[in-house]
Amino acid sequence: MKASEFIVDELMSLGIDKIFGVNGGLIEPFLLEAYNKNLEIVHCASENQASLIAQSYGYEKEKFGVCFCVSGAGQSNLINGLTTAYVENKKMLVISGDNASSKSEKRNLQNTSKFSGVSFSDFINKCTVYSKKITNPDDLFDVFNKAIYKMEKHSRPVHIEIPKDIFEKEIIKKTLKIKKHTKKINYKNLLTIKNIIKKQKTEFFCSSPLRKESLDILLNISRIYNIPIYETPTGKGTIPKEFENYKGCFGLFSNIIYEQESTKNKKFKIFFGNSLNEINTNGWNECVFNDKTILITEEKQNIDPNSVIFENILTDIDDFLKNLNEILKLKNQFNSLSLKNNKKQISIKKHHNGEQKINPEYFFNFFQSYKPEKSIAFFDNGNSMAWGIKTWEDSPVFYENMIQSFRIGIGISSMGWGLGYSIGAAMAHKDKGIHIYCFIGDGSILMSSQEIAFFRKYNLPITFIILNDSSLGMVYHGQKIAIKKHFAHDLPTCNFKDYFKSCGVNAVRIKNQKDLNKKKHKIFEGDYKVIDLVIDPEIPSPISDRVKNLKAK
Ligand SMILES: Cc1ncc(C[n+]2csc(CCOP(=O)(O)OP(=O)(O)O)c2C)c(N)n1
Ligand SMILES: [Mg+2]
Repeated sequence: MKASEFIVDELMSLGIDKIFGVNGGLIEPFLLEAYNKNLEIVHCASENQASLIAQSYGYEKEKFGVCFCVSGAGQSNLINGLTTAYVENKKMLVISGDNASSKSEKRNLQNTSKFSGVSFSDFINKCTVYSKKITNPDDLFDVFNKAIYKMEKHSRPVHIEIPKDIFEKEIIKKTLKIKKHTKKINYKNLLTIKNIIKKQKTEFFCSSPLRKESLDILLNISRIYNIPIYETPTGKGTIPKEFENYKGCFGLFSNIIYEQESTKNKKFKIFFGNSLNEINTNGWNECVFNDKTILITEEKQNIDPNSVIFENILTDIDDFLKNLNEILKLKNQFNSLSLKNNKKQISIKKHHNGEQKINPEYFFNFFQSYKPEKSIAFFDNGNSMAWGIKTWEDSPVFYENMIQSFRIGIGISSMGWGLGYSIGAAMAHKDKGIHIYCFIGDGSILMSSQEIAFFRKYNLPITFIILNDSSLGMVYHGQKIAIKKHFAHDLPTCNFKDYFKSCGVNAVRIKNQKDLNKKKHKIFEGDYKVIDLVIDPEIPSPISDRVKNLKAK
């Protein structure tokens, strides 16, 4: 069989149904094979967004993302998405097509040879856990096998580069055997946690999404032992708000002032999931980050060996909770779906009814009280994320296994992250009655908007809400707090309604309260794909703690 056929067959047998990227002569033999075999090619406007969409799609489907590109230009465009996948522990296979073997040392277009003066393999090596160029078609089987193995093991991206001619070469098919990975349970750790729980001297912090089964176990333990449970910003949208021991979201930008009592009570703080980073600990605030803190995490990179905390436990969280449930001898299985879904009454601050621009805090509260039950909201980097953490109060959305209705991307905190991730999620959950919202700044849209126009043909259940303040608002407000001078923050005043309409995307511009009241129904019926929300740029965003941390020497 041909090398390209082998790759397409293997991807399909691993459950991959879509591949994302930008076409070009060097990758075309691979795409032709995909096309012939009905592996859906989702061709995107840019490799960067393609890779973000791919990794998000793969994650939501509980598989892995597949992204394709040409060498040189395509690869260099991909670096932001590749580093995001690396830092965010997202699985992604990148296949790049290179110049034909006989021309690989020549001054080609999309040149990656020594004449380019750039070592592409070096920089791709740095942001993948495995990257290999195929020079002999007979190596393809082993390289593919190893790439998938490493990707699964580290939950990070891998890359295979294939010269154009090699896609067409005959190879001998072997059966792929991908090893499974299991993280061992350490019983000493389990006993420690069991004893702490039994003495009720603890509080739980959920800092990552959980599976339904694990959430049920955690809530059951919390209920039986009366253990308070918090979310942190990276785990927000995981705990049902109706749960009696739910205490709120603690972390940077959040509105929870961790009770003074808790600081003094010397309880253990058990974090499940993401690292004890700036955002999850509100700048390493010692009320949660101290020698009574325990981190239970799946990723080695989340562990900081120099930290003051009591214990780091590297394990599979699902297995750990299952075992914990057993040694605590808890039988009655709790079902989080049985919690009454009382839509929380959100207090909406008064807003003037006139012509003034909209107050973002008002808008976030207003939006939540009207939006449909089942939705997942992405908050891009910038003030959207800060407002989201402060104001968003949503219960988990149950779909497949993972549960989280609130998403932020703090990996490399790139502007435009939410755009690709929300498209990937919307594609993955297209027919499940879940609506996806993406809150994003005008600066971030100006960086990445082309993709929205590209994806209009898929008619996805997604709405982009652009916080349009004609400014890099987070920068502006940071400057306002920290140095009282302003520079390099202003953006051109854009009418995104006109812009997106010219691309065939249904958009609306909301300039004030009157507009909002008038268009409300169509907004929540999902008629508009883009809402150009003109906000008051002077309303301070809740970023003062972050600014304090930025000042640290
Ligand atoms: C790619 C990238 N460049 C720069 C930054 C630094 N940065 C963080 S927030 C921000 C402002 C974002 O502006 P906008 O998208 O308009 O959102 P706003 O804060 O105005 O709501 C900048 C420049 C970043 N996070 N990512
Ligand atoms: Mg802005």
